[in-house]
Amino acid sequence: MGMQSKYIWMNGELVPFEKATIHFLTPALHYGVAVFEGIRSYNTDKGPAVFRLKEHAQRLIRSAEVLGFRTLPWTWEEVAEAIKDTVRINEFADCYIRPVIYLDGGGWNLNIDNGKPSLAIAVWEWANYLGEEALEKGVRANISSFTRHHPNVMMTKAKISGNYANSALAKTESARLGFDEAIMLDPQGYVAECTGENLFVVRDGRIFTPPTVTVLEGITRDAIITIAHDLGYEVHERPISRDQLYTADEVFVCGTAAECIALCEIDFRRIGSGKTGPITRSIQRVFYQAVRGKLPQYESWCAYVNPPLSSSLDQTTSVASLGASS
Ligand code: PPE
Repeated sequence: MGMQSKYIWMNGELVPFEKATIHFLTPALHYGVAVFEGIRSYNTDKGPAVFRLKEHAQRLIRSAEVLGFRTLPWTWEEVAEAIKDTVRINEFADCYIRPVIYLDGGGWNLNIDNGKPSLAIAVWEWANYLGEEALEKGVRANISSFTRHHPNVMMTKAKISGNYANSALAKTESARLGFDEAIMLDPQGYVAECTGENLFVVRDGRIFTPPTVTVLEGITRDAIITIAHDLGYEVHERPISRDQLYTADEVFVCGTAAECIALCEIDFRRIGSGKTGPITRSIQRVFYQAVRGKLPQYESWCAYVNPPLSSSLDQTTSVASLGASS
């Protein structure tokens, strides 16, 4: 995966890619005291559109507050504008967007109040997070030997960088065992989420997903629940056990990076037909059109990066008419 881009936004400046570096003595690197977002921008008929920009920008700010930052120099609206600027200037058709608020300039002794927050935003091309054939064939998963965080140990509603050491342990183990993704159980032993995705189970035509107490309140999860309802499916949030995964008709996962992908095998047990199932397929079809602004009922989820054509036409008209009257 190439991560090269033209510019990275750093504390209000667009810095050329090679120059976007930070000092070794940045506490965020030592203690994981940073928060991040994962967002996608998709090419649409009206140019690049950031999917659910408002929700992502708001979650970034909330994550920073959960981590303990008390005064932040940016509002979510300013973060959203900075994200659009970064997408626009880098000119990718589709890209993944990674804003990070990190503890900088002091902050040693493990006290966040001794440092200050910095914000940086990078974009890069990140297709096929779970592999090239994932959308067609689904992927293979294992139940991790590592437990997901207890919500009083790490704050699972916040995308705190340090939380992701837990995901890295699980994902690396999973890959070394020959799987594509790991499913993590919560401290009580119920299904929580994958290392970077929320999880859904389909059984007898109904859809189930774990409640949000121990997992990230995924923005894709929210979009999938809306789409599933609109397609006429019942969606229930309730605890799910490991063997309820084994006996499901379909299991699928979703997240910004992974998008919406079926799990065709879990712990060497085939799930349903062993291929992407019909309900997963119907949700995928709508989801992948919605993110590209092709469905009017979900267009409010798309934040277009370029000004609308009509407003630039208005400007041209007014400039022209000014010229004519002078
Ligand atoms: N759970 C976890 C633990 C998680 O990291 C993500 C996103 C989700 C659920 C889905 O959330 P949402 O993107 O709002 O639908 N994981 C991000 C990071 C992945 C990475 O490898 O880095 C992502 O998908 O951007």
